Amino acid sequence: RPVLVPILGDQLTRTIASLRGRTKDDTVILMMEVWDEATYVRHHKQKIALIFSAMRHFAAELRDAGWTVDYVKLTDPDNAGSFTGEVARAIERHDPRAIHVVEAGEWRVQQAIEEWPDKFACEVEILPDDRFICSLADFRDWAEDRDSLRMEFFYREMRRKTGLLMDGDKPEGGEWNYDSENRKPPKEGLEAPERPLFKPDEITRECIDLVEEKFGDHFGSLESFGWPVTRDQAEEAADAFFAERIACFGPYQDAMVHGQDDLFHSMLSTSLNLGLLDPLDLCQRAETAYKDGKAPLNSVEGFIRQLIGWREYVRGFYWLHMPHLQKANALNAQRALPEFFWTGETDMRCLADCIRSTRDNAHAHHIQRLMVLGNFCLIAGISPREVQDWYLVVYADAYEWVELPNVAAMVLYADGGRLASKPYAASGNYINKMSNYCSDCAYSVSKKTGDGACPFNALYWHFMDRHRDTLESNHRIGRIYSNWDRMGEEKQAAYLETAQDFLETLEPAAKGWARAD
Ligand code: FAD
Ligand code: DLZ
Ligand code: SF4
Repeated sequence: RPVLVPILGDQLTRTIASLRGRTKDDTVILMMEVWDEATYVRHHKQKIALIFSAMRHFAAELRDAGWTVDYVKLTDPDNAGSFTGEVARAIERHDPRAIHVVEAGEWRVQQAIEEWPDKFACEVEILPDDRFICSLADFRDWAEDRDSLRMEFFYREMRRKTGLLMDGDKPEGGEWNYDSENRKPPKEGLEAPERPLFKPDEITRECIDLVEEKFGDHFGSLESFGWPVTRDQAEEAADAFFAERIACFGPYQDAMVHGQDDLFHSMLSTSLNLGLLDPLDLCQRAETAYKDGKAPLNSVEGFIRQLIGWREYVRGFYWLHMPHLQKANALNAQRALPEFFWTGETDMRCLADCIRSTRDNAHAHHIQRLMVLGNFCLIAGISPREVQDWYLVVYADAYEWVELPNVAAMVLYADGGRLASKPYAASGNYINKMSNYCSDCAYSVSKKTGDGACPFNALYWHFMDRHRDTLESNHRIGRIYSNWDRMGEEKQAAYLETAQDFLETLEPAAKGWARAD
């Protein structure tokens, strides 16, 4: 009797723990396209096509390498529609002596897997996902007894653990973090080399057709689909990043340019999250680029911090705070998500451009997600549940373990400040400094109140004013209130009225965009 090894859609790694040490003649690998996963939120069309195509390519590679793969397609007439239902059917087909599965990335799926030992007659072994650098147990130990968790201290531990950019027990160059060198506004005409786009092959085209047929009314466009769907393609995308873009990654990390969607970002998150690339390997390659004099320390340190710092940290944070993180709403934000988040129809040029990129590419880069889209949701007081659903739907790299901490905790401060030391609230001034959006916007960024004033300006003060009780004591933001107080009542009233008038124009999104009714 074989061992059944279910491999989930984001576990496409040849060295995954459940396959390591197994022999090909007594293992059946099970891969399942299931309706529940494709619809628990109504994912962007590119996200579903990407996952199905990457799964099908991975199954083909495993078969070529001599493994037995039982692949259940979405259109299989007997498809049970869920992981648990499909594992039950596979047990009937293969009569396994045991099931070996790697823990799920998402809490929702892990809950289901944890029921398998009671549900199924054979032995079920659930293995830790050791594709991350910090195990969940180690993260818990680190987080224990700390009231507030700060990424920076966690990151230093990860530097010591991996030895990346270490000079003995000191950080390379003398500093742990070179972010102060990484805030360059875009200069006129800033252009980045284009990233490789991978033309859909026959397998991908089949997946695209399937998505059009079954999920044609989901958000997003499939036209520009060019994501890497295999490990080889993902490596090619990484090669291009290390050869052409990493040197400028740091300085322009926070820059935004209208119509230039990728700039110097790596665009590797979809491949990393599917398991096609290894985060430690990418960090080592970045370190080599620095040592070979091909990229400056601030760029390489910045890139490594995103991976061994933020990426690992938000995963640990997620598992520490689930399931209550899903419901957190420390600022009691209740407003509905505006319809323009789905249509892109707004005169705010910054938001329109970020939403366009999101719709066309299933991607927006970090500062667009944080300081344009996220900042707007924060200061406009949009309900965390609605914002979380939106981010989970629209990005091809979105899995709840990484999306939720970023949205609920980093962007919306819904966790009350466990993750971020202050809310990332900003007025139009910040967006103007870091982008070229404002010069051609219907609103005036320099106008603070009244008709035609940039909505971010008044919303910023509306936010600060309505949360004064919570934020005034925060040492990183509290002193801003002296500016507010100095303005005097008339100016304050003008800000609050402008914000209120704007908020009343927001049309709530129709139901059904994110989740089926
Ligand atoms: P780069 O800028 O090249 O960064 C390199 C890598 O670092 C990324 O590929 C990613 O793996 C990692 N990284 C960078 N920032 C973060 C972060 N804050 N958290 C975790 N990993 C990080 N990333 C996702 O992978 N999935 C998500 O669903 C997701 N949702 C986000 C929601 C919000 C509100 C915000 C502010 C950020 C979110 N991020 C998410 C993080 C980040 O925006 C994306 O990882 C990044 O834009 C992916 O593009 P890239 O590969 O070019 O990243
Ligand atoms: C996101 C997704 C989608 C759309 N479809 C599938 C699928 O049909 N089969 C599958 O194995 N995985 C899919 N995924 C990714 C899973 O949701 C992901 O593996 C879980 O989030 C893991 O917790
Ligand atoms: Fe965005 Fe305001 Fe600038 Fe317009 S003026 S692009 S709304 S920040």
